[in-house]
Order: sequence, then C-alpha cells, then structure tokens
Amino acid sequence: MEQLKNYVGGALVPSANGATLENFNPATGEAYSCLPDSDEVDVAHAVNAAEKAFPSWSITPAEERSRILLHISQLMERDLERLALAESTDQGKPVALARTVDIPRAVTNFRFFASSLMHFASEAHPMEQAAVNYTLRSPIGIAGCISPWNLPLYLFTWKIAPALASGNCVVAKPSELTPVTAFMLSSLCIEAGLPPGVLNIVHGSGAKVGQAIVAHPDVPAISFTGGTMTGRSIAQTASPMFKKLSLEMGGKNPVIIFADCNYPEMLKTTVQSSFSNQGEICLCGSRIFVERSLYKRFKRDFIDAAKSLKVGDPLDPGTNLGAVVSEAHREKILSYIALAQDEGGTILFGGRKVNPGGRCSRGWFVEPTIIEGLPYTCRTNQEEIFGPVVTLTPFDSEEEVLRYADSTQYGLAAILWTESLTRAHRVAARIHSGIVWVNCWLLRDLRTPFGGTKNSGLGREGGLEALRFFTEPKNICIKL
Ligand code: TXE
Repeated sequence: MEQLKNYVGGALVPSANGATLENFNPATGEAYSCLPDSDEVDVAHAVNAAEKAFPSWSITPAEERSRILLHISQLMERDLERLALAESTDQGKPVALARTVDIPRAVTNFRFFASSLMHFASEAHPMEQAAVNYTLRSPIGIAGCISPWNLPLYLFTWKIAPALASGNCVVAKPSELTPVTAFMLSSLCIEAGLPPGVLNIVHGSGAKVGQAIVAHPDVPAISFTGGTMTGRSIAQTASPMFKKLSLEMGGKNPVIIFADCNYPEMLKTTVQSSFSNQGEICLCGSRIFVERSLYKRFKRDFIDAAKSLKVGDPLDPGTNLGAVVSEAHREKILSYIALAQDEGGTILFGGRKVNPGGRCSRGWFVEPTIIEGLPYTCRTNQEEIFGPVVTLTPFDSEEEVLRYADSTQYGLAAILWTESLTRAHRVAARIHSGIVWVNCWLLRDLRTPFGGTKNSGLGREGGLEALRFFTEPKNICIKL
C-alpha cells in the first residue's frame, strides 16, 4: 500500500509521530494507500521551514518566481494523464472529467498566476506640490491554505499559486479524503526547483492539522474552501487573532429557466450543472425553477436526459457519474433523498444506491435524482446536499422566482436562462449571489472575482483579488 508523505522543508517525510490514516478508493470502497496522520508538531515543523524560507523567497525577483511557477505548471501538464488517473481513483470522479477539467485547471492555475504576478502593480497618489504617496503591496509571510475533497488539485492549486506568486511561503493541507494529487504535486515542486520550505504540505485531519494551521500565531492569513460549518469554526479561531480570512463555502444554487430560453442549449447545460462530478461542486445548480409554460416539456426531457447518464466505474470512458467521495457522504445524500420524500416530494427519477458490479460492487454510487412537488422553504430546498440531487419547481413571475432563488442562507452562484437581454440584466442584478451565469455554466475567466455572499463565503479569490488577499498594502507618503 503506497505511503504518502508530508512535504516539509523541501523533503518528503512521514508525520513526526509516524501515525497514518487509510485512504480509500470510492469506486471500490477499499483502502489503497496511507497518508500521514499529522498533528500540531508537524504543522510547527512546516511553519519553521516556511519562516526560514520566507526572507529569501519574498525578495526573489518576480521573473524567477514566475519561472518556477510556470515550470511547475509545465510539469503538471507533462504528467496530466498520471495526475488525472490519480485524481479519479482518489475522488471517485470519472477519469474523463479529471483529464478534461480538474488537472487542466490545476495547470492553468499555476500558469495564470505565474503570468499575473508579472503585472501585479500598485498605485501612487501625488498631492500636487505637497507630497507624493505610493502604495507597497508586500507578501504577508506564511499563508495557510486548506482545501476540500471535491476538486482536490484544482482547488488546492487555486490557493497555493497566488500565495506563492505574491512572494509568500505556504503551509497547505489537502482534504484527508483526497490526498494523492497533493502528494504528487510535492514531487513536482522538488523537480521544478522550488526552494525548500517555500511550500509545505501537511496531510491529516481537519481537527488536528487544519486547526493547528488556523491557530498558529505565525500564520497571518487563512484561505479555506469547504463546508460552511467548518468555515464558521475556522473564523471563530482566526478572527480573534485578527487573521486575514478567505472562506469559500457551501452553495444551494438556483437555476432559473424562462420559457424564452435557447432550449437545446439550456437542457444540455442543465444536465451538466445538475450532475457533473456527481453533483459535488459548490457551483452546481441544485434548485431548478422553470417558467410554468415550459415546465411539463422540460420535466419530460430532463428526466429522459438523466436516464441516459451512465453511473459506473470512473475508469470506464463511457461513465458520466462516478462514485461519491465516501460512504458517509453517500449516506448523507441518501438521507436527504429520504427527507425529500418525508417533506412531500415526489421522486421523478433516481434516488437509489447503484451497484455497478465487478470491481465496483462495493463502491459508493448514487443515481442522478430528480424530485418535484416540494415547497421552496423546506429543508431539502434550503440545505446543501452536495450530491447528484436536484429539485424542480415551476414559477409564474420574476418576482416569485427571485423570492425562491434568494430564500436560502447561501449566495454563491446562480444560473439564468433567457434570450431576453433586458431580462437577463434585470434578473442578474437582483439575485443575491457572488456569481451569475447567463446562458452558460462554469464558464470561468480567472481574472474575475470568485466567491459568494451570506453563508457561501467571505472575500473573493481569483486574479487581482487573490494577489491582494495574499499581500499587505502600505501607503508611503513623501513630503516634496
Ligand atoms: O468539508 P470540510 P467536508 C460542503 C459539502 C460537504 C460539507 C462537508 O456540503 O458535505 O461541506 O464536507 C478541513 N479546521 N463542501 O467534510 O469538513 C478538512 O480536513 C481547519 C462544499 O469535506 O469543510 C478539509 O481539508 N480545517 C465545499 C477541508 O477543511 C478543517 C467543498 C474541507 O473539509 C477543520 C467540500 C477545522 N476545524 C465540501 N475541519 C465547496 N464549497 O466546494 C475540517 N477541515
């Protein structure tokens, strides 16, 4: 069984206490590797390594930082197939998805910030004859980056790349459910010549390693993606320490479909926004609102489309939905499907475990599930399920559907389908979320601010927002 290692001070090492956790393959339900069960001692070692590396890394010329980040990006691209297979095996997603979405985006994350750091500038404010002001944006020191299991390398690199690009050192923790590609990234960083201690990856549980990173007095900024409950716990530790906080958390995103939409495009994309990555993307649209005149036609065609989705072995090229990430998560999803029925919902399609047979007969699979007949206020329509489960609800007016859309404690993304330009602007402006996609989904420009409102997030990632999060502005005023 492969023994994954921490990456501390430029070396691949076990946890100080030698303890390990089992790592499971969601498609087979079997343990297939071990990761360090690290604790605060390992985090302390990582912070020490980062502190030693920071003085030189923070003054490394931008061109050199850019070259190293670009080299890491190129090495991930070189190993794309290996990384995609590892990601699929570790998370349960179809290997085709890992190959076309997860790993290419990880490559792009490093390449994007390798380039944007070269254009990261700040501003000056002349006071005519009196003085001149200029703003320095300096690296904050050591950034704590904590990422989830749904898009492991994609989200891990989305935090690490801008932190390194802006001259910081990093202590990072991937999810203990999906540690493998982060471990592979460690070796690529060594190969790329990233100086020891600039990036440190400590594997282990959130309660021990995550909490130790958040509580460490020498880690002044925390960038987290994961559940809202965990984000709240992190904020309770970090806020009294006046740490900078970036929290990307849950979502319960509305899909609003008007009768005048481009129907074929909407239907194809809505199947993706409902079930891609087994619905384990915080940007998935899990509440689908359809203008009443279109509802019957959409319901019929959407169910037919769901019927044609293949749930099965993630390594099978024909698979559309792989395994969900853990047995506990499968049970959570199934419990919400049962709740939906208790709340009066009708299951139009799906709702059951799937046994694909063969090597996957003990894996954790769930059917794409479509439910109708629920009030917009019920728990099924208010709480994040984070699985291949969507609800359908008809609406008659913009006012009504905006009330439904904004009724939850979340405000991450919304998806809007209409061919009316004025309606698109009007409705998009009124929805309370950080992102609104009109006639598309998951179309991403990394320069844009990324994040949510309410219980979906605090702060924004992406482009300049990320580089500014990882730097401290200082205004210097020189009398003339
Ligand atoms: O995330 P957690 P989980 C949602 C989704 C899911 C729920 C919980 O609804 O069912 O969150 O998922 C680390 N201090 N999303 O349990 O626990 C943890 O080790 C510091 C949406 O996987 O939030 C992991 O590395 N760190 C989300 C990371 O936090 C802690 C994607 C995320 O774990 C910690 C994933 C602590 N006290 C889940 N406890 C999205 N927005 O995409 C845990 N961690």
